[in-house]
Amino acid sequence: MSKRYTITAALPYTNGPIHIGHLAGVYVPADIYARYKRLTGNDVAFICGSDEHGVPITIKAKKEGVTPQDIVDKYHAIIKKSFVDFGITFDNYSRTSAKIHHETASEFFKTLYDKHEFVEEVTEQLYDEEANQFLADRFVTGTCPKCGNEEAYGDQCENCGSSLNATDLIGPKSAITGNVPTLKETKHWFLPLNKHENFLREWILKGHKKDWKPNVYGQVKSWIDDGLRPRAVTRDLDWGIPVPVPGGEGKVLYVWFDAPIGYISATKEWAAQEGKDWEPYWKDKDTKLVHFIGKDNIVFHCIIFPSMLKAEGSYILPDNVPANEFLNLEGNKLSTSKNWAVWLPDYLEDFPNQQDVLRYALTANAPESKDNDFTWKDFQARNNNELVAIFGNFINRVVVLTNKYYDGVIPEASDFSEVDTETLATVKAYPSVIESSIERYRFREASQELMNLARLGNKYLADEEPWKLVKTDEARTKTIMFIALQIASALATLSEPFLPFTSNKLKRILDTHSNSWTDISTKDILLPSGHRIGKGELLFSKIEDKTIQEQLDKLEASKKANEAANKEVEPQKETITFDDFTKLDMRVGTILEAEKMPKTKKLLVLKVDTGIDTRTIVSGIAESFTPEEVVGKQVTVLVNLAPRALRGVESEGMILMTETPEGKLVFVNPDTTVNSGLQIS
Ligand code: B3M
Ligand code: ZN
Repeated sequence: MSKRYTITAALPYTNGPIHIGHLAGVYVPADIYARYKRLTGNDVAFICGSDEHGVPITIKAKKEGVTPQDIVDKYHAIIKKSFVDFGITFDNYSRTSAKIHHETASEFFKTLYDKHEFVEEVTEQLYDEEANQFLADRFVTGTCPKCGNEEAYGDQCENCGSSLNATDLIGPKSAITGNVPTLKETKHWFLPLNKHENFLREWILKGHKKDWKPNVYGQVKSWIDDGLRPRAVTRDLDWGIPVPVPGGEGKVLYVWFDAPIGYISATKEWAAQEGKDWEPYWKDKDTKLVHFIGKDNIVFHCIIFPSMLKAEGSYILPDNVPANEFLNLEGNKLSTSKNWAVWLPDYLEDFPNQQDVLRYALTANAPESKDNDFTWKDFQARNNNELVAIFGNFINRVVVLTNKYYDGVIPEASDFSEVDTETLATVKAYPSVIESSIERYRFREASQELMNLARLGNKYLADEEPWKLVKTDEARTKTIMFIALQIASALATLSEPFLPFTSNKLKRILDTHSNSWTDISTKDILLPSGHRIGKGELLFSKIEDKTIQEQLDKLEASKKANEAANKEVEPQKETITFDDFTKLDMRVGTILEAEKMPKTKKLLVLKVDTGIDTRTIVSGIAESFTPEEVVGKQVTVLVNLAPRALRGVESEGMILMTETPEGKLVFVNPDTTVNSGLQIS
C-alpha cells in the first residue's frame, strides 16, 4: 500500500566539494532508499540543499579574500552539478540563502518567539578583542569537556558528537587570531532543551525507537541521561538569517537552527514547482519522515530539531534517523582542510561513466555501524572481482549466447527441470530479501543480496552448461537460456537503487522497461519468448593496478602540497653576534664526483673542489638527487666544520641545502658559475 515519504539528506556546507565520506555516510544510502521507495510505488519527496550559512563559510571566504556569497555561489553550483552527475535523485536540491528559506526560517523563529518558547538571556560569551568579534561555533576551538578532543568547536565536538556552548570549551583559542578569548556580555535567545526532556524521553526512550540504529539510539540516550541544557539559537554574526524580533539587530539565527528548517523550505519550493501541497509532507501524521545524516549530526536531528518541531506544534517528527558512522581514507581521517579526500568532481573526471563502481564500493563498504576505511585497492577489488567477474560476466554470457544461438530472440522454454523451478522461485523471493535489508537501513547487506542474485545466475549457467548442450539438446538449451534471461531481467529492475546507470544500460540491452519491483515477485515471466533483446555491451571494465597507483600518487601529492601550503615557518633561532658569524667559513664548491653510500637510503659520498682543496663530504641528499645529477653542480660549502665520520667515511664540511614544500632537497648555490673557493659572506 502506497505511503508518503519525506526523505531528507543532510545539507552539505558549501565550503568545498562533496567527497566520498559525504557520499558513503549520507547521500548514497539516502538515494538507494529514495529510489527503492519510488520503485515500490510510494509518494516520495527526496529533499536536500546547500547549507550556506554558518561559520565554515565565513572562514573560507576570509581565507580566499572573497565574500561569503561568492563562496556559496561557487560551491552550491559545484555540489549541485556533482550530485546530478553521480545520479543522486533529489526531487529538490535547494539552498539556504534562497528567499523562501529566509522567509520560512524567520517565520518559524517568530512563531516560537510569539509562543514564548525561547528564553531571552544576557550571558557572557567568548570574545576576541583583537578581531573585535564574538567567538561562536568554528570561530573557536578547544578541548571538549566530554571526551577530551582538543579540536572541538564552540558549538559541537565532532569526535563525540556533543553539542556544546563555546564557554564549555577547555582552553579555548580564537580561530581568527589564535588569541585566548575574553568574556563579554551579549543577549541571545535560548531553546530550553531541558523543557523538552520529558517529551524526548517519551518519544524516543519510552517509545523505544526499536528500529533506530544502535549507534543513534545510544548517543541520544546518553545525552538525555546526561541532562539537556538550554542552547543559544542566535549568534553575533553578520552572515546568516537576521533575527526577526526586536533586539535582534546585528544578530543572526544559529546555523543549526536555520539549516534543518531548510528541509521544510526546500519541500515548499519543490511542491510549488510541482503544483503540490507541501503541508502533507511535513504535517500529515501518516507521512514517514526519514533523515539521512552522518553521526556528527545526530544531536541536531534527534534532539534539537524535533524539540523545535514539537514546540512549533504543527509538524510531524522523524520516523527514523539512520545516521552512518565516518568513512576514513587509506587509514587516515578524511579531511577537507588537509585536502585528504577523494572529491566527487575529481572522481567523475578520472572515472567517466563509472558512477556505479563508486556507488557500489561505498555501499558494500559503508560505515553503517562503525567507522570504516576506503582504500583504492578495495575499490579495485569490488569492481574487478564482483561487478566485472560476477554481475557483468553473467549478463555478458546471457546476452552473447542469446544473440549467438537465437539472433537475440528469446527462445521458447519447454518443461522446467527441478533446478529450473527452484531457480525461478529463488528469483521471485529476491525483492523481499532485498527489501528486508533496505527497510532496516542495511544497505551493505542489501547490495550483497543483489550480488547474490547475479551469483545465482552465474551458478545456474555454469551448472547447466548450455554451450555444451546446444549441439545435442536444443530444447533443453532453449529452456536454460529462457531461465537465464529471466534472472537478467530481475537484475535490471532490482539493481536500480544501487547501480542506476547499469540498470538503465541493462534495461536498454534487454529492451525491458515494463518490469516493476513487485513484478519480479509476482510475474511468472519477466521476458517473454519471442521478445528480441539488443546486442551486448560491457557493463563494467577491469580497473588496472596502474590506475589505482595513479590515484594513490595523486592523494600523496595533494597531501604534500597541502602540508607545504600550511607549513609553519620555523621560528628564528637565538641571536648570534657578528663575531659568531665571522667564524663560519663558507665557500663556493664544485662537486667533482658522487656515489651512493652503500646500504643507506639517504647518503651520497661527494668529492668537492672547495678551491682550497678537493675533499670528501657526505651529504644526506640521495632521496632528492642521483649521483649523476649532482656532478658539476656549484654549491655552498661550510668548509671549517669539524670533520666527522659517517658510516666509516670521514666527512670534511657541510653542503648547505633547503627543502621545497613537497619535501625535495635543493642546493643553496650561486645563480651564475663562479670559481670554486670564493668566499660567501
Ligand atoms: N551542514 C553538515 C555538517 O555538519 C551540515 C548538515 C546540516 S543538515 C540540516 O557537516
Ligand atoms: Zn567530545
